[in-house]
Amino acid sequence: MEDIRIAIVGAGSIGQDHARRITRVTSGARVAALVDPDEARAREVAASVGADVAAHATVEAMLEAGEVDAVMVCSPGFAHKDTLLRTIDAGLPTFTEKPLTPDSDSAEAVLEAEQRLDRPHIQVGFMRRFDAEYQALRRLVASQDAGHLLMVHAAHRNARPTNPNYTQQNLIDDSVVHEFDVLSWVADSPVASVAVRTGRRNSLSLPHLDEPVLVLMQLENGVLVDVEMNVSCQFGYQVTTEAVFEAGVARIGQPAGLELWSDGAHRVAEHVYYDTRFGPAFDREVQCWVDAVRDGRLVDGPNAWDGYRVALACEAGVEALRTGREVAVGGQAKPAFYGV
Ligand code: ISE
Repeated sequence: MEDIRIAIVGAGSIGQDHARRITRVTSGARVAALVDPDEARAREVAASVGADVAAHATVEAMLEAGEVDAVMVCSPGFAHKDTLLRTIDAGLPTFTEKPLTPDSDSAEAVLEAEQRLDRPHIQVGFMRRFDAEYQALRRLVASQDAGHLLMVHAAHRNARPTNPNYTQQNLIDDSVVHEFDVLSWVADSPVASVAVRTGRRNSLSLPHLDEPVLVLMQLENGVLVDVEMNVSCQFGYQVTTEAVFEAGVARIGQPAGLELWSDGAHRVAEHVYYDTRFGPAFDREVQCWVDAVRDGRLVDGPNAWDGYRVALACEAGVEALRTGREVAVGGQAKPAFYGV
């Protein structure tokens, strides 16, 4: 079977990273087109990937050229809805970076359109589900080997905000967005409510940010999850999770690798950015999606329904951040189209 031809929409850093991954790391697919409203950038990135890679300024032009089998959406979140509605219309399997869309109304529009197809076509890039340690924790929860899961203590620490335009709301909808997805997947239960507390401010944070914050979520099965969301920890990129069971405690995300005893100190290397901490997870995520497109399953990982649930949790989280109140997560009942 020939490699499937992929169009990457959005030639920014994550688009370029996925282009590199498709070209050099994963197998079964090749980048056939790059789309970016900045056509010069699209051309430049396309040329860096390969001489035969097309460049387009719009999704419509790319679809019209008819040269692709699947699409990866790597543009900013606000542009996702329009692109997804077009790829759904064209019946193309589509991987979209997180978020599915920035709000639940636009996510509902995507769900409604997707349900006109014969089966789900959209996979959402919550890469943590492909991290070996989160997968092991999910298996432990499901096995009940340590009894039922009771509580989760998580910390999500970035050395600095990932971009200078990072806002207070982004603490929830750009960062805790990952915990909303992966921890409810680990615990196999959707987020039911969210509360956020702000305490002593880190003076090293950007002037417009008031953080770290503590996010408390309750899952529908009763499990309580607390997340320290901290985007100015200075020392590195650290995502840790401690899960408390009826008869045991499990930890993932601890620093691993080379340990050095020297000069009266003991050192273990820590990640500095998400691209190394979750590098293998990104690779697995994209390989699983490519395999699913090739064998007709189309999706192997979080789907548009999961993206919608996370959009609802983010909305509740942003309201909780603004009001200081605990906010319930609402939303539609799950359509049969998305499975049980
Ligand atoms: C960024 O957008 C990500 O997705 C990273 O995984 C997360 O750690 C960071 O806080 C976000 O800004």
